[in-house]
Amino acid sequence: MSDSKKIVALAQLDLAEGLADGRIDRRSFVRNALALGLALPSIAAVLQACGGSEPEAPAKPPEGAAAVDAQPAGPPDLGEMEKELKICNWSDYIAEDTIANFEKETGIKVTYDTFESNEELIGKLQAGATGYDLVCPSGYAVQVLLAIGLLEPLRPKYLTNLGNVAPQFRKTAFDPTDAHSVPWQWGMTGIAFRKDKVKAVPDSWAVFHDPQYKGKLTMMDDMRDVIGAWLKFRGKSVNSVVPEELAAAKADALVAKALLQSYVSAPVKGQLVAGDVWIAQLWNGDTLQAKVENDQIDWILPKEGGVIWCDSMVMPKGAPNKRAAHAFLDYILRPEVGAAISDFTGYGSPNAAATAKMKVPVAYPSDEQMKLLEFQSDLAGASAAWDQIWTEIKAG
Ligand code: SPD
Repeated sequence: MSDSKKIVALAQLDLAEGLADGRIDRRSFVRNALALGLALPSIAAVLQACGGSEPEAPAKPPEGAAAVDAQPAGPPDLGEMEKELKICNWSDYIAEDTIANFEKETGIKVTYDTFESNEELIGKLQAGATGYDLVCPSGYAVQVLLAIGLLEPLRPKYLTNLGNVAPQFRKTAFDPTDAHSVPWQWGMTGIAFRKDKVKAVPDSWAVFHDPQYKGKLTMMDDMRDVIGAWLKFRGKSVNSVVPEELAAAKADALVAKALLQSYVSAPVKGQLVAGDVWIAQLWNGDTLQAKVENDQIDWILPKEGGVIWCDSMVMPKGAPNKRAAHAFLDYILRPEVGAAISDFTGYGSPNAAATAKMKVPVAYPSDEQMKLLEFQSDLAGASAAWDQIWTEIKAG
């Protein structure tokens, strides 16, 4: 069997297991199975084996937009304002007083948890019963959550400040009708480094192959970012599903792994500040947060390119405090609140009115810079193959 056939077979197997253990609903199973080229009789057989009868009609082709359109609109009126709100966001991703100010103004008590990667968040939501009213996935993870039916539609009538969002962050590829998400922050994944420790300013992902920095290097604990970086290194897409390209990325990742201190995401900031780590794969805004504590820290986008992303607030299926969730979204869409968040995080604001109020606005990349950057998208049927490669890299 060729490598590509093996990957498809693996993905089909993961889909079938997902259906059997409840991770994947029947509609998503059918959509993804069709995308993987599985014939209808085989799909019907798997559905039957998992307790179903026949495939639901695949009403739409497997694009993100179709999945959005398939979502029910939900009741327009959300009733009384609740007294509680439960949010799960990336760490270090909100101004220190945003939650306290919101609680003081509204009387709503907020529980605020954090996560460190999209895969961790998706896993939490798939496990069920989180009680979260708002979570903040990156664009591709919004697509994943939509495809597996884990998001509630938003009610625009409660979002009076939505007009503040800049045009390029509305009707995005991951939420083409703006039905499910409110953009939070945008940023880029590149390389943070200590100017006073390195021999020369790094300009390539190749720096993670340089033996002189053995033990002083880290990459993020994030499958999409690590494999994506090595794909970029070879001039490929961060969303590649081509077996030969993924095999090359795995080989490059394993060469780097022998030199890495660890895979670590946001917590590497402290190690950069202390000088235990000299070169780290990291996001631009978190790097700026570290630079506040040590001005020897800087950030570059490698010459081969990197990832640009926009994280957005979405409402998980069954969110218990929907009205309060909308109140929070409308609150953060205020220009001064949005500006305070981005001034703290060091990331760009997707809110044009907020950007105008920032102390040091982060400019959106020029067309020239955009040629080096790429948005991640849902890997759909190939996600099992990526998971497998990541497991092998971590174990290798
Ligand atoms: N400290 C907050 C960092 C948010 C990063 N989110 C985007 C990750 C894209 N892979």
